[in-house]
Amino acid sequence: MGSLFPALVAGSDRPALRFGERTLTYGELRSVAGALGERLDGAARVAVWATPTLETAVGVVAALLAGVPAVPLNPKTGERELTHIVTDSSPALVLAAPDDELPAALAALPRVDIPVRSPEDPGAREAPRPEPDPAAPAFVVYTSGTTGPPKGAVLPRRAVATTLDALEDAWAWTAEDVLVHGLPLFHVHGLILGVLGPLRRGGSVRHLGRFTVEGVARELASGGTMLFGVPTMYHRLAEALEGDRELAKALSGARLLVSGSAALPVHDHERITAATGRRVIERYGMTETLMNTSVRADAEPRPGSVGVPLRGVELRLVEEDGSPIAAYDGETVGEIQVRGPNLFTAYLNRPDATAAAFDGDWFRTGDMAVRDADGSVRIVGRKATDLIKSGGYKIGAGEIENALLEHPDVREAAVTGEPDPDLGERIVAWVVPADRLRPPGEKELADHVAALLAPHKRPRTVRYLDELPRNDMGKIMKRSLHA
Ligand code: MCA
Ligand code: AMP
Repeated sequence: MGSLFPALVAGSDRPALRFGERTLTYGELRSVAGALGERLDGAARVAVWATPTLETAVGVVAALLAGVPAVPLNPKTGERELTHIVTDSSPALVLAAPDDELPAALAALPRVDIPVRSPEDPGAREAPRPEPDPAAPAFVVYTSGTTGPPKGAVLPRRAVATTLDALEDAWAWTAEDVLVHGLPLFHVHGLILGVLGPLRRGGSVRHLGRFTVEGVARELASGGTMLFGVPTMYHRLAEALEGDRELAKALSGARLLVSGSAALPVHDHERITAATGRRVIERYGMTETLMNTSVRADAEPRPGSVGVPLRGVELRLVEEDGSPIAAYDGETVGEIQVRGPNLFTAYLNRPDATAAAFDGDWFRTGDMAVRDADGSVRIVGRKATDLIKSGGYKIGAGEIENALLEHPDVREAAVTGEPDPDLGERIVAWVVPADRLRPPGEKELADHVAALLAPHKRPRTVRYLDELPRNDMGKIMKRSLHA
């Protein structure tokens, strides 16, 4: 497979990473990440306290250079979820920026500070060590299921390399590209595509620290060529475009505007195109599969389409009974299954869940779609109603229900997703209070979930009921809640 980052091995004075005012060239990154990598030697796995900073990028590159799998941690993760992740993944140590304060759940782990400056001469380092096998794990990334705590998807190095090279092909992505984004760095989108993508191409990334419309406008107007974002970010850009000519100019100057992690509504596609003359292209991926399809840079994008299977990815639609659908008619709906070198190898410590996720060597995505005559895919829904996509984050209804039920003032709880113009879906909690006359407050419940799980999993709306609608079997009938 060769090196994951050829441009890093070569080293140069070209900028690799820029976070705010801080930049590292390829030579500097090689030096600082190489030195840190040597300190990780022999670790089976390391956790990375994945703040949206230069340190996170350096820590992850160091682990990859050392051949040690990295477990990116969302720094906002609540106590319960964090304890689960560190118990499940048992990292040998945690990498964090020198100024970061780490929570009690990580107290037992040795800590290694991530430097972003190396005392050595960047040119002076000898050749890097040999790369591990392509089948060796690069990452364990935690992702929600419908019930229970998040599962760690083990992503091999070959998946990272093949997905990034397939995107090079689909997007004509080169070393000249300067990627702009403000995505979090503990998921595939922001970290693997958004940081490792530019590094594999020998190009550069400018991370905004956090997403703001102003930051996007500034960076695209001063050399940025590509933008990555989740639909919520494009929605906010679309809102801001009305009356902001500088923003319109900045967006129209970009080579490529790419949206992913959830569906970008047609209305936002249209507003952006009307204001900028540019079309946003969508790509479709998943933590377990990395990227599956994309609208190609040289194709005519159609709102609602996630494009064609990427190079190396085999994609099929199947009926409820598992039989493949032959039609390319834009009508016949089936579940998307994929196979190829882009796939994860297993859920960590979960052979049961791993086995259930596959049909032979085909991975069941749970996404429902149709295929058009030209092979392009349109996603029309999801198999599990208990998975919610909010702000581009996947959230399982079951984990929030469990958290709510732990609150002393909650007797029963059900969680659903409701359409939301900004977030795509918003989390709604249906709660039967322990005491009807003194129900727990909305903020109280949101804070409770945020503290146990993560802020993005908090319910945005709470509705109080005397009882939950149940069928004869006692199962909660979620569909009748909204009615
Ligand atoms: C609010 N906050 C709280 C609470 N309420 N904190 C603790 N307790 C509370 N009760 C904080 C939040 O942490 C946040 O802090 C701030 O208040 C605002 O919260 P929120 O409204 O949730 O954030 P937002 O501004 O609405 O976020 C929108 C967003 C975000 C920026 C679009 O949702 C986002 O970054 N989404 C990206 C998701 C993503 O990358 N998905 C990729 C996975 P602060 O402002 O300080 O943060 S999918 C994937 O990887 C696959 C492979 C794919 O296809 O891409
Ligand atoms: P995650 O498990 O967080 O990696 O999220 C993966 C899921 O995000 C997929 O299974 C899809 O449901 C959804 N997704 C990702 N990209 C798109 C897209 N462009 N359009 C619609 N849904 C998407």
